[in-house]
Amino acid sequence: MTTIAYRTCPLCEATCGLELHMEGRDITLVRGDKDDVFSKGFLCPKGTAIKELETDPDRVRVPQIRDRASDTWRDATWDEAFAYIGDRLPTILDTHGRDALGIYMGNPCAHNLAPMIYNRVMNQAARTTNLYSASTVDQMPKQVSAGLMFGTGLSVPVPDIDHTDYLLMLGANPFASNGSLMTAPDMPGRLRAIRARGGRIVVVDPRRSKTAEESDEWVALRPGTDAQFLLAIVQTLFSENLVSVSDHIAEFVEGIEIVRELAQYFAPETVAGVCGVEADAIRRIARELAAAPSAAVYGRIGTCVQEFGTVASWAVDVVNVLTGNLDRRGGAMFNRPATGGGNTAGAGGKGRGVRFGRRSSRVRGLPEFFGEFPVVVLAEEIETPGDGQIRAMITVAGNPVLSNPDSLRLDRALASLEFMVSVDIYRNETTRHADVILPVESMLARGHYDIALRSLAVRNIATYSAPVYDIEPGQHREWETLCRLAGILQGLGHEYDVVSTVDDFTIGVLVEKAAARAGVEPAELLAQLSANGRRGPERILDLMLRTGPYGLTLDQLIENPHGIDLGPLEPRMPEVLRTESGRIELAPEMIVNDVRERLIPSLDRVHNGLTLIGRRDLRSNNSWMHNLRILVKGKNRCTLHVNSNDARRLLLTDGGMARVASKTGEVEIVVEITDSIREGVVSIPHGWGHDSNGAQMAIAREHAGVNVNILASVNDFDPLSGNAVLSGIPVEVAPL
Ligand SMILES: Nc1nc2c(c(=O)[nH]1)N[C@H]1C(S)=C(S)[C@@H](COP(=O)(O)OP(=O)(O)OC[C@H]3O[C@@H](n4cnc5c(=O)[nH]c(N)nc54)[C@H](O)[C@@H]3O)O[C@H]1N2
Ligand SMILES: Nc1nc2c(c(=O)[nH]1)N[C@H]1C(S)=C(S)[C@@H](COP(=O)(O)OP(=O)(O)OC[C@H]3O[C@@H](n4cnc5c(=O)[nH]c(N)nc54)[C@H](O)[C@@H]3O)O[C@H]1N2
Ligand code: SF4
Ligand SMILES: [Mo]
Repeated sequence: MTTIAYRTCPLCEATCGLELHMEGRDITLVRGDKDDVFSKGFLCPKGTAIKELETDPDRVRVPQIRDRASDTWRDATWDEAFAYIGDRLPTILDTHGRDALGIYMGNPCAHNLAPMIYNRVMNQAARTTNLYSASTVDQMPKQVSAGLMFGTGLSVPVPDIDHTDYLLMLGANPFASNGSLMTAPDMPGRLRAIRARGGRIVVVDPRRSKTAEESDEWVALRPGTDAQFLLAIVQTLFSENLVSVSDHIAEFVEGIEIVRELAQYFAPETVAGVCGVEADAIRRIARELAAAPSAAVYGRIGTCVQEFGTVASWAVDVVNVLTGNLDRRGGAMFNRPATGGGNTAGAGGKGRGVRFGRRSSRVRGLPEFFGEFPVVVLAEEIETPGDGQIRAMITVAGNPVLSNPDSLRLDRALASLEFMVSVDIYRNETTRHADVILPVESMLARGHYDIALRSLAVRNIATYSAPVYDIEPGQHREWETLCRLAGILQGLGHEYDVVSTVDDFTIGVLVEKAAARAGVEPAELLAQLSANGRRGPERILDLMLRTGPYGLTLDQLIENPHGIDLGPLEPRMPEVLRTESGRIELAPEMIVNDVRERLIPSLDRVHNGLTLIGRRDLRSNNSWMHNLRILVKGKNRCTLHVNSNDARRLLLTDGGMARVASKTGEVEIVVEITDSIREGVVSIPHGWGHDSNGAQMAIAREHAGVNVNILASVNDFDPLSGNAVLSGIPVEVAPL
């Protein structure tokens, strides 16, 4: 008998509703849920691939223990695996101190309720300062700039794309990625709707991406020069008297005069040569932004994984403020998430702001950002002897060997660890170094709510997916695994019963705080949450919903499997602010100094050699979905894109092989000649390079590709956020 289940797709930030047809535990069909209040039936090929992902024979289903001497793996029971960890990990920490443990949290953690809630619990139990995540190969610059300007690391304005008349998009390709730091299903449909209603889209990208093709204008900027380009727009706005901050925020904006003074250095004629964009085009775009009834500037990964990531991310919102588009319909707005927290909790309008660098990394002295160190220091922290050296690692849903810079070095560093645990669904390039791999339950056996992504959505939406079935005997829920690791790190032992100890303690602390804020009895609140024996992530989610701005309950969400629409984005200024001053800090000191010390001097140099950038493909998901035949079949997608003029000059042939060398490393890759990339720029997608010994991903191995991050250096990072530079890497290319 076929039953139907509704789930939010956990694979990318778009949060599409899926309709799953089930025969018992088997998925027979995946469709878009046309009743989903947000996605209305949209889905992409990755969503359909969930069926294959669930049954992939290469997935790790039971705990694996590696015998180091023979480098072979064997199945273990859960008790055995935790006993082994409980035996090894505390000994290492007792001998060498808490910082001897490093923890790396990967991207899927942001799409999964269990790590969203319990990673922090585990990290606190670990009492190590060596915390790392994919954030510093991704959006950390935006979190830093938004934190400094608006007060929290999640105070990120999102473009109100459903209402905007003009979208200026830099370093993003939502036709492939389906959007990032801008959650909305059916990006293609929403973007096309802007043009259909007479609006305009301008895409700034060294590549003529699919998104650029579907826009009104492609600006073929030179990589890594978005900050200069945006400041030239700012300069034009000032010099042509086009600055018009909206009335409702004007009284809260601090630092306009400083921005005006900085912008003087960035006249369009001055930056044109650096950016490779005509001065007239920059001026025209500035005028268009100012004249549009509403407009939003949006920057994504291309603007972050570069030398001036934080300044570029800041400049995006500076233009939004100066054109009167921050916090207005059709502009860049703040979401109000149903789970509260961050910029919805507390009194509002003022807060503690953000502080960085409360600690420095041991070897190179780089500051922490939001409690974590940049991944560019991870390898050296493992390699360099002395007090505080990392000797053991836990990875949760991460594949840093493919996703972090100078991968070969990191690969060697991980191999040198005394002990490593990976909570993961595959034995891949990273987890093959583990001593123990702890798999997770089926995706359908867990509840799902996108705590992070819903707070970056272009509408206020709340959707919970209840488990479709219970875990199978022999499976272990991911949240329970994280609690059990926390228990071991806390010294509570490795037995299963630490799960409830850790979970009860966690909810106790949260309830205490929430009850104090709401002026209710903690015991009463706890009793409501724990009705029906609810525990784990669901109990905590229920607390967040009840104390969130709409006062929802988890039961309400369960009754509405297609989601609850809480309406379009609404202006939230000044209540959304959490800066110490209670103002929009348009000219934070850190950023102003960086503009003066690095960005202005950068105007004197133009890199004339080739530079390497990345790209994404609709059928890939970072490094981990290449083992699904349905997604990798067809043409090779891990190729070097080269402009035809460059190809002629370099004697490269289409389909031939090239050697690409940077100061850090070199790779050999198939050439694809295309005029969809500007001259002087070449592109390789990340997440490939599946030829490591010891990995268990047979299909990925057949389509191995090369690991572009062999070419990225740990010495190139944005100093304001610690974020790695993964785009705009100087390279030399020669035929092989
Ligand atoms: N050159 C270059 N490098 C890049 C980028 C780029 O644009 N260019 N992009 C960067 C970005 S934006 C990101 S986010 C990072 C990603 O970097 P990472 O997060 O380090 O890598 P992923 O490829 O996302 O690996 C995800 C891992 O999670 C596992 N996994 C999947 N589902 C689950 C689950 O439910 N539970 C658990 N426990 N594990 C699971 C997978 O098997 C895989 O091992 O890469 C970055 N690296
Ligand atoms: N299909 C698919 N979807 C994904 C992912 C995936 O791997 N596959 N990953 C997910 C993740 S983790 C993230 S963070 C998001 C990212 O989502 P997006 O930011 O939309 O990422 P990309 O599709 O890589 O688009 C980045 C664009 O920036 C351009 N670019 C590179 N360097 C520069 C530069 O210096 N300046 C400018 N202006 N442009 C530049 C590239 O040519 C590319 O077209 O996607 C998410 N969605
Ligand atoms: S766009 Fe993203 S959320 Fe939607 S089906 Fe594809 S992978 Fe899933
Ligand atoms: Mo990402």
